[in-house]
Amino acid sequence: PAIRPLIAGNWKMHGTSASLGELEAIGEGFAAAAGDGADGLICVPATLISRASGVLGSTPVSVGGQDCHAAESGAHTGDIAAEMLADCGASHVIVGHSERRTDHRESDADVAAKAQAAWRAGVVAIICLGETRRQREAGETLAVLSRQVAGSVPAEATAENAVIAYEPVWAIGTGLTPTTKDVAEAHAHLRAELEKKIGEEAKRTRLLYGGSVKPANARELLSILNVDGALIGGASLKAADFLGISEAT
Ligand code: G2H
Repeated sequence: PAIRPLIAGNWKMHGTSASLGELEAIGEGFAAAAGDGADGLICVPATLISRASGVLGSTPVSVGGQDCHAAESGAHTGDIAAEMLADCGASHVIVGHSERRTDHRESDADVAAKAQAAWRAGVVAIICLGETRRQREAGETLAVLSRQVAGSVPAEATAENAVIAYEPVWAIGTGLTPTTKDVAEAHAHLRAELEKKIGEEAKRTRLLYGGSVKPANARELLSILNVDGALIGGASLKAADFLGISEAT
């Protein structure tokens, strides 16, 4: 059977109580836009998780966080445990987004530890990976993806507890998207590498594409083989755009 797509938003460091109306519109419009053939998720800043859960609780759209610490508790000022995200109503958490890998120097091992932390808390880990522009230009894309799957995806990953998001770093927030052929090649490679790591589970695990997904390119991106949904940054902030993308499933 086909994999049920996941349309996931990543609000990054955007959103206050003033954004709850937009969230409500996303929740209310999702079923109409995507039908019942896709799952919806918005990963909001940690400060909004509780209220987002209240707003989206009665809708088909789930709430997620954007990062977690590997530990359950401790002397880690400013950090947030996966258990805390779950306690506020988050069912998912993004780990290893390229902005975390760059801004906070997170390694593949850090990302794997965060995925394990998510599972300890009963939260689905959205594990992000992708090559930089320099790596792509050097012809290293597939080797980088192999290394990132080996290092960032724990062997305990299953189709239920993990989602993999391929985000070419050079396509993030830039308006640039890889060609259909490039996305198809990367996703087929990811599926094969994942299978080496977790076996048959890899066939059912959702592989999202992320990087400048918009209503105008969503249909093409989502129709690519092995693309089982999207991780959407900028275009998830406006209900009209997020729902426009959801319509493409
Ligand atoms: C990639 C993506 C969401 P955007 O970071 O994770 O952002 O859609 O703004 O490129």
